[in-house]
Amino acid sequence: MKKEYDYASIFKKFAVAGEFVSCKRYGEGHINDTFLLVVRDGDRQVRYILQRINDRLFTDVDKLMHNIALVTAFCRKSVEERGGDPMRECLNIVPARDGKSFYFDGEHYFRVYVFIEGATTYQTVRSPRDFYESAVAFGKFADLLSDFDAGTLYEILPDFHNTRVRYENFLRAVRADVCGRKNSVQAEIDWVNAHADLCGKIVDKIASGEIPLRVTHNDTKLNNVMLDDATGKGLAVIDLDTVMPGSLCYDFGDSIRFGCNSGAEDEPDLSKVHFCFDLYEAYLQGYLSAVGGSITPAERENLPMGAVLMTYECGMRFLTDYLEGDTYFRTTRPGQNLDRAHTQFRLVDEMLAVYDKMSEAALR
Ligand code: ADP
Ligand code: GN1
Ligand code: MG
Repeated sequence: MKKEYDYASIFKKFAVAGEFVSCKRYGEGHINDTFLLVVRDGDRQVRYILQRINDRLFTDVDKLMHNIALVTAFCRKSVEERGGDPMRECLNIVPARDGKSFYFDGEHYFRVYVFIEGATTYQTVRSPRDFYESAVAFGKFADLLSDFDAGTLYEILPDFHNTRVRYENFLRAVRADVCGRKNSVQAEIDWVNAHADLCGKIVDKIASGEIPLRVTHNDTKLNNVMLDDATGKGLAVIDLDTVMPGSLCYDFGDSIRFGCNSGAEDEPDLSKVHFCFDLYEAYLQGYLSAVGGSITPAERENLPMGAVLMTYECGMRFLTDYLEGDTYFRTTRPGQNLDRAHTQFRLVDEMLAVYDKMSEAALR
């Protein structure tokens, strides 16, 4: 997806005032093509986020944007009620000139968001305090969505965190071996199979009703939350493509997966990759302080399993993508998805080694 687009004419399709200045690739998301769009409006320069939506994954962009429009409107209203600034504390869609929430040029789908100024998304945790603040932001987001009517949303990516289904997809990729990479990753395949009993740990509890399904974010990694540069506080939760029914344990767990890694998600040197228990504790405190009273005892008890499962599942997804020829997650170098899988497997091993301690902290 390295293709360049005719940004100057695409931006004219949106209700953006001013003249085109520049448009450059931006951020480190793995899914959409994200650009920083700069526009001159009088003597001011105004920044926007322009995204080419990944339509291989999001095959029904109308439904995707329907969900995002509802969630952002709900978020805006509740931020206003709390006396906050809805232009900075929520994602805001800039509509296309025809009134739609996206523009289709006959081949690709584009959308524009107001750029949230004076705030930063981080790729790694700089300090426990930052991580605590990101937990507060995601916890608040969960609390906010607890009043949201799940029935109004489409399940945009069915079985997104159904670990059993992810495992079946993985086994299918191993069998198909379309790139002939299977033999070189037999040890990794064996590791995934040896841990397959993890797959049912949460989905089965959701199926039995022991853990409730709620409207959740489903992609709560650190670079999907913005921290305010001035105050250091969690400001806005972004990347709402996957907001749909899910589990609180998954939202909690995905943050732990990404943020409690002492190295980068794609670190090739595994000696740099460790599970940071102190960061886990910081996140736990921040999340529990913000998520509100609706968290059930079963959810709380399963927060650590959410962390193990999200990490196991994500590692399996990276390995699946490696076997399938790196077609899902954006890669910038060969072997990157395999490196990503290795970091996740290392983290799972380390989490399982301190699982009792993780549980004890969650119930404290
Ligand atoms: P992806 O789905 O590919 O992860 P994101 O929606 O997360 O795409 O956007 C990628 C990156 O762009 C984010 O991590 C963040 O750094 C930046 N970004 C996205 N939306 C905004 C926004 N409204 N304001 C400022 N930065 C943003
Ligand atoms: C993707 O979009 P982004 O980069 O925030 C992926 C997540 C993975 C994550 C791994 C829609 O997240 O599920 O956990 O990469 N998003 C989608 O870093 O598949
Ligand atoms: Mg993202």
